[in-house]
Amino acid sequence: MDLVEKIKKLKKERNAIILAHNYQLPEIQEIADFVGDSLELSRIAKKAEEEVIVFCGVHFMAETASILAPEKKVLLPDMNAGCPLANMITAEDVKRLKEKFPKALVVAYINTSAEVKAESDYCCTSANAVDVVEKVPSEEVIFIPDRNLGYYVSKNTNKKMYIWDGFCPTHQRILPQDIEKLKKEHPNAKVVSHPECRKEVLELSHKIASTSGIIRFVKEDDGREYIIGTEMGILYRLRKECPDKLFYPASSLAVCPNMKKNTLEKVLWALEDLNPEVKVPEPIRSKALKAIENMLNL
Ligand code: CIZ
Repeated sequence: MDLVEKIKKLKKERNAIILAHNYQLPEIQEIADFVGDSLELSRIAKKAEEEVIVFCGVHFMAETASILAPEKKVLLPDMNAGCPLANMITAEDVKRLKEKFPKALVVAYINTSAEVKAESDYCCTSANAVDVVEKVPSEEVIFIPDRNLGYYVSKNTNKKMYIWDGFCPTHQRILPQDIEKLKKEHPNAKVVSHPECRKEVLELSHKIASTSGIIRFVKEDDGREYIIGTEMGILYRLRKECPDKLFYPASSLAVCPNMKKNTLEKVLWALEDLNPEVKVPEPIRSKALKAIENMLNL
């Protein structure tokens, strides 16, 4: 039996569902029951009837699923699949920020650890960050941890923002020169970028959106060619779902090594051993859940 068949068989026996982030390897996206962004997948995890969730993404994403669905067993095929951006801020840092800016509410991007979410007032995603900052009931906002998403939000709100200086090393590797070069080579292509990109890249973009927002935009847009400013994994889904359109990655360096740590072998082993498991302990889970619910209630 080949690896894929073994995974499918064991998935049934274990009563498991496989969820894959838009940046996962093509073969992982192919075996997944659902492919999407972290919040979409966490919501599916919560609603799913299966008892076991194999979350093919990075650590904070599996944590988010565990926060929303504590009764389920959430497996992360490679426990070392971390997120450098999420690791750029700690709960202690957030406590210090709150002391320094007592009038501000804390808005934490979903790319944060459960401990950091637990110290925050609201969560946000790249899809709703502007909306969340606009709607939180304070004129001052501590925005963590991504400076580029923070910059993008600050351009779309009049609120006073204190922005943490974190960044995604993968998106940081996409340079404005890459975009300029591709625009010359493909003058009809639209530049579609993720808000974790440098501000100079965002300023050259026709559309700025989350991963699922990028997919939606491209599907609905009447153009044919796109320069894609985000992690390369998304190109697999774009090419599969829009076979008559052309996609050019903004940079061949935009590959997240952590996202690629999940492999078919590791998915199989996770199902065999029901391990490695990600479980968020109380009271951190309940506090982090509050920040996520505050976002959903806005
Ligand atoms: O929430 C996610 O999945 C992330 C980190 C990015 C996105 O835009 O989908």
